[in-house]
Amino acid sequence: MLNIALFGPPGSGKGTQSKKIIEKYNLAYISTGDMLRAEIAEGSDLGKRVKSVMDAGELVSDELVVQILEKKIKNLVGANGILFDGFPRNLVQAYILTGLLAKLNTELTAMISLEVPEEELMQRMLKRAELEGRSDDKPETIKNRFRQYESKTRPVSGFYREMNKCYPVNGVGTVEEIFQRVCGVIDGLK
Ligand code: B4P
Repeated sequence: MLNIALFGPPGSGKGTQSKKIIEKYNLAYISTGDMLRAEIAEGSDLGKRVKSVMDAGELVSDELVVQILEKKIKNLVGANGILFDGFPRNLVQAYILTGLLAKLNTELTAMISLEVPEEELMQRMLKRAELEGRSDDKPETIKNRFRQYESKTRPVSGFYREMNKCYPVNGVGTVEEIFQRVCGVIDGLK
């Protein structure tokens, strides 16, 4: 299986690039952000709790993310591979991912890290706020998401770097230019 984790700070284009990658390489797709937003859209008690955490720019609890993820991953036996978008987001989740993939008799092939400077990220998300009105795209919330990223998420790249599985990619440019860089990495893995 070709199992890839797409990694990067908030607004780095993980969701944007994921759509193109899964189509080209025929991968199953797991976006924890989309799964959490779907839970909110259902309006359940769980969804309400998730919304308050996301609106504050914090990370949702590992327990909850894993609960949602496990349901989905069970159905992926026999897939060509899996693209993880926005997961793992801390070291605990990185260990959990190792365990989940081991249950499928597989492992993570590569972590691709989109590298984008903070000023550009802020601009992209403020633009998205205008276009889509996502409730976690307010300036104060975005700043907290950056803080969470630096303290909890960035260490995940070191974890995979030590395993020689971390591939940084310049995430500045047109969507197509970045996609070509990502494809260059994936094609080099085969
Ligand atoms: P996510 O849904 O993962 O979203 P994101 O990090 O904000 O954005 P992404 O990198 O996907 O950017 P996008 O392509 O949309 O997370 C949201 C929240 O969910 C988190 O804050 C957290 O609370 C929670 N969460 C998710 N997973 C979790 C987990 N595992 N554990 C705990 N909590 C979790 O791009 C951003 C914008 O830039 C878009 O408007 C896009 O059009 C634009 N853009 C993309 N590429 C561009 C380019 N090349 N040039 C210019 N603009 C570009």
